[in-house]
Amino acid sequence: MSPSHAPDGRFTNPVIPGFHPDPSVCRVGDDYYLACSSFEYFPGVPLFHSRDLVHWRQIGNVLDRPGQLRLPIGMPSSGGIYAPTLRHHDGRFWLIVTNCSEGGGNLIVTATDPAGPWSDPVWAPGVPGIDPDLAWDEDGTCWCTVAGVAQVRLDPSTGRTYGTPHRLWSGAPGAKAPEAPHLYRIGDHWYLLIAEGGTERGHGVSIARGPAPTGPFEPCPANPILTHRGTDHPVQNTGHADLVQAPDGSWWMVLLGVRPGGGTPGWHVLGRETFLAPVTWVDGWPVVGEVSLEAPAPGWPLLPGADEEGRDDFDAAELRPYWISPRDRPAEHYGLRERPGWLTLRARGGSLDEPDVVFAGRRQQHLSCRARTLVDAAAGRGGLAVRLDERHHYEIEASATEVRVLARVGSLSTVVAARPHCADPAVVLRVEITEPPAPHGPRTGPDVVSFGVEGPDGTFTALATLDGRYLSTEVAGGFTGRVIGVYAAEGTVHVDWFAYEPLTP
Ligand code: 6LW
Repeated sequence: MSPSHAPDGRFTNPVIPGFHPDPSVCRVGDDYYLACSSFEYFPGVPLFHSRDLVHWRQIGNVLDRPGQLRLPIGMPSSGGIYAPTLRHHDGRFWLIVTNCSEGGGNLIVTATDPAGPWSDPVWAPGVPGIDPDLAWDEDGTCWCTVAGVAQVRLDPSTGRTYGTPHRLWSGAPGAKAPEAPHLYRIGDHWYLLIAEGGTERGHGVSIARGPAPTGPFEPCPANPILTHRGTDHPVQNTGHADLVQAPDGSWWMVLLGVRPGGGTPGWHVLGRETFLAPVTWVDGWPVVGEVSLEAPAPGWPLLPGADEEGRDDFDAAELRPYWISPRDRPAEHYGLRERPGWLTLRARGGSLDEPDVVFAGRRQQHLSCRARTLVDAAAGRGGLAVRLDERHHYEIEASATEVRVLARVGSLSTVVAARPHCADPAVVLRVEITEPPAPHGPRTGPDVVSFGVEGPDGTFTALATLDGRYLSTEVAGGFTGRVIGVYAAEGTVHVDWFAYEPLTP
């Protein structure tokens, strides 16, 4: 389900739609690899592969075993895994990332095959902050640079740091949140790329250069080299970038951005997504081309989109890499064996209001889409949910006796609709997310979310239609985006299949 089919000579952004923030990219030969943040979800750090920078396919998750990713019981959303840096050095892939939750810190994992397995983590307690970057200088010394912006010498194979962290450069005077540093040797200079202004509408990208990885750094006179702050551009919050050079010598930037919808102030519901922009060099400084929803394609043939299947029949031995769950996914709560061809969800005492709910979902990647699932809740209660976090979610759920639609917004929870269950306890639940009906005004929301059931002949009966703004980052806060999936709130719920279908690009 690649987003990037556009007329010849152009590609569509975002190149990785949906909640895929803080992209970090590297190239090895003709292959590009990209990693993103994952926060409270397990498995963590989705990893993508591309041959053309435009079409990306998820090949795994870097932190896919409990030994690599431990998130505390009851941890609220938007804790956990923040902002990785992915690099290839000395024949190996290196990934450094912060686990922001209690008992966490900065960790380093390595792999020879980026599809995995990745190593157990090496912890680096001396790294003084979040958003860690790894860069090696000519003599093999490794520098770790973090938000702030500060730097320390690091042995990435042991996690040991040497010397006292020193300040490098903090972007524009007075600008908030200098973060997301990445350090590169390009030509005669060392370049320090950072984000500043915060990850909201003020976000931007700035750069400085110096003679050595340790500086001193001179800011680019054209800073910020990228920002959409104060514009009416459809892509907002542009920042947190990484640079990569293609085999033909051209340069590219991956970055995060959002697509706010509706009237004022604009609500983004898919989280922060990964965009691609061309980069040229003028007087030794990078100049970022337009970050547009449709942009001129790179000068090489684009490969056909690796269409991902939108439907899962749960026939495989393991869940596909796009399935994510809050905190962890133990086999006793997420079973693929007890009823072959079905995903069996066993509740652990919590509804969707709990951070540790038994929920398996995929990111909503399209502004309009439909998700359908066949659930058998004869021995429990559960169904199909659109989850922003544990305090912001809408769902349609079945039990042995009833189908109902529920909404939780902040501290308000309500049953929106209910109807008795008809004979068969296995029922097809459906959610459809579409543009709000016209006319649009300053108070129009970003989308509408309709829930209902399908009859045996496929006819759809809507039970409730809700304003989507309450499942947006502007309402809920935090760093994530919508995830659509199946859950068990009580007892055991069996899921025969789950189908996700885009209704717009
Ligand atoms: C991340 C920071 C940021 O640590 O958001 O947009 C934070 N940039 O660099 C969480 O993703």
